[in-house]
Amino acid sequence: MTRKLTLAVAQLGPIARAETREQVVRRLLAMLREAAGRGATFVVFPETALTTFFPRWFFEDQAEVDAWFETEMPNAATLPLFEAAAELGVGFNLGYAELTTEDGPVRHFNTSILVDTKGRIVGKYRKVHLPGHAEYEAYRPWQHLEKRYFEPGNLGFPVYEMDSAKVGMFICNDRRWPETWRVMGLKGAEIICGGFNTPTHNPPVPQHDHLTSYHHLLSMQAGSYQNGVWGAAAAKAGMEEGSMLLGHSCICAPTGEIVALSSTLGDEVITAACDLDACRHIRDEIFNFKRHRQPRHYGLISEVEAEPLTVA
Ligand code: CDT
Repeated sequence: MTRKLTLAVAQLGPIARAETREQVVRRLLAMLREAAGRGATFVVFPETALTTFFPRWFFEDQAEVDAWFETEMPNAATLPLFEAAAELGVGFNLGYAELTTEDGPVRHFNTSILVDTKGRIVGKYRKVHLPGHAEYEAYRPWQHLEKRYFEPGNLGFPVYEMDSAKVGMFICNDRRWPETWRVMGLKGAEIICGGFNTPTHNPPVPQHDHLTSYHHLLSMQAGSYQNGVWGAAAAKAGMEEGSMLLGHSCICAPTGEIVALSSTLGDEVITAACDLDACRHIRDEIFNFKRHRQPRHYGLISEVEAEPLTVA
């Protein structure tokens, strides 16, 4: 008896700075409906999917920063997505900038949620690995100020049971870190998914620009294989406000094979029929954590400030 699920990744083309949440949600809705029409029951949307990728600009006025954030979810602009999820029986993963006062002071996170096939929020993740910088850097053609506008996530890497699949989330830069995948792999995840905004030019290391897609796919394929999970990544792609963003949204099998790959830089839905039990072929054998892991040798990985290694 197999557990099959049609998984969709809904890539967004560029979002203009002036585009409203309502306009973007209409694009997301069209893709949710297209995915449902292809039999999908779960759709992965990009990181900060409701607005343009605003950390490319330096803002000094906090009110201007806060305008990019959502203070509640769902809200008036996003409610139609939740209603459509329930109507169509399609869950989704959505990234957005979150402003919260739940613990008292105002806090800002780069967040994603899991919404089930009944349109209910069943999980939340806040981005742990924030790339970029915190101060204006004049040499860059655009900024990458995630370290200025967000604080690192405080929820760890949770895995949720959703519509009988075990689902965990990453957000963009997280997908490059093996620890992201392994923590969720250890928790039994079967799908690890998330969105990304990856500029194809990285000003501090321009000599790697031609490897942007390679490094993205390498991370997705390795993470999926080494943890025996289905990996799914949704791009915000194309020329957005002068910054070219990588496409190549993908779905990877637990074997590490790419089973679906986007071929445009616009709004595009890709799908794959995923057998959740295929995770076991990897997890019962080559990466059987119980039988083969040797955690007593891995301590350095979780030390707070690992020193540069010296050769013994
Ligand atoms: N959004 C995001 O995390 N983007 C980063 C860009 C890294 S270069 C500053 C990424 O890892 O794709």
